[in-house]
Amino acid sequence: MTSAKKIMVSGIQPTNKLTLGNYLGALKNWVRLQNEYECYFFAVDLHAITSRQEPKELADNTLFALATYLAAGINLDHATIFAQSHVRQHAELAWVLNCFSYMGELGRMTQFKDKSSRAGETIPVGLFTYPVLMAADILLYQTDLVPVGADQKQHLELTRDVAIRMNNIYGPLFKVPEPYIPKVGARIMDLQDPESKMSKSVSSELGAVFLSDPPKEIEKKFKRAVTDSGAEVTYAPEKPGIRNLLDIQSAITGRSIDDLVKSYSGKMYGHLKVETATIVSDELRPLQERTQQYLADKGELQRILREGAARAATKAEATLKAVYGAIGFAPY
Ligand code: ATP
Ligand code: LTN
Repeated sequence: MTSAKKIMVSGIQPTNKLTLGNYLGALKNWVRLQNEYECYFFAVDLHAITSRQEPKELADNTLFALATYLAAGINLDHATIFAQSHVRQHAELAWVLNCFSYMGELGRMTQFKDKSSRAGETIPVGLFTYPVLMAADILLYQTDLVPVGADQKQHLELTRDVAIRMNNIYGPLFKVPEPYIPKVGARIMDLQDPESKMSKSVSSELGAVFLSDPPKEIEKKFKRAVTDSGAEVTYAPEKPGIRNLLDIQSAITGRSIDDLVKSYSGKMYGHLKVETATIVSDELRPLQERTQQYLADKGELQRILREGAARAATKAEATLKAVYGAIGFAPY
């Protein structure tokens, strides 16, 4: 790893229910872009506790998420992978950034508005300041590029605003990062409700494809995918269900939407559903096998995590120290 390379940072919440959306919106692009960057990828366990976690499962889910990164092709020659909670600087910088973020701007975050409208009075404060912790995750590493799904665009804008604000006050403390949002696959939709984002916390079990789903399950979910009552396969605004299937195929195969639409001319929706299921199964099968191989050696995974955290902490500490100094904390 040379420091001359640009820096790429991203994270996913640790869960054993990673979705096809997480994969196509984020993980697959990490793998695609990693060679050109010095990369820091982590399981955001500090973010995960903004909703109640089963303590017995959280650590396992962190290992599972990291095994999935490796199985997807993350290469330790380019990337440092770790658990967010192991690198204390994330929480420390988040506190500082909290003092430079505004209630107004955080109140406008749509993810917060969505989640808080569901939770009501008992909404944890951490859900409100969630984007500030995300900003800390990114700014600690002097990051150039952050590959994420479309739902994170607003959080990236906030990250940039806070970085610019602090740079204006104290001089250049942070690199101002750019988001990388893929052209196709940035917003994979729920198969049962194609107007909503595919998410791990869906109401209907059939709506989300999980990376651990066996082929039969994948086939069932795609066959029952909600589409409109038409017949012709086109990429049109009034056909969100069909568009979603075409997006999924395009994000996996790299074929253009136009090309795919042409290949379905004269064919029924059923063809599109079955073929999408096959393409997804073929993509996920090797990923599942490799994830299990990595999980079979937990000791090795723990070692990778420990090493990753140590390397990340060194990089993060340089930024944190500069920030503490600029603010005027007594030197340590
Ligand atoms: P969820 O809605 O499932 O709780 P999330 O977006 O809150 O997920 P993560 O699981 O941490 O949180 O998401 C990690 C990454 O996956 C982010 O970059 C996010 O943009 C991306 N992502 C999540 N869902 C989708 C989706 N349906 N389509 C494309 N990208 C997605
Ligand atoms: N908030 C993101 C996950 C996340 C992240 C990050 C992504 C936390 N910290 C830093 C990129 C960079 C989400 O998808 N819910």
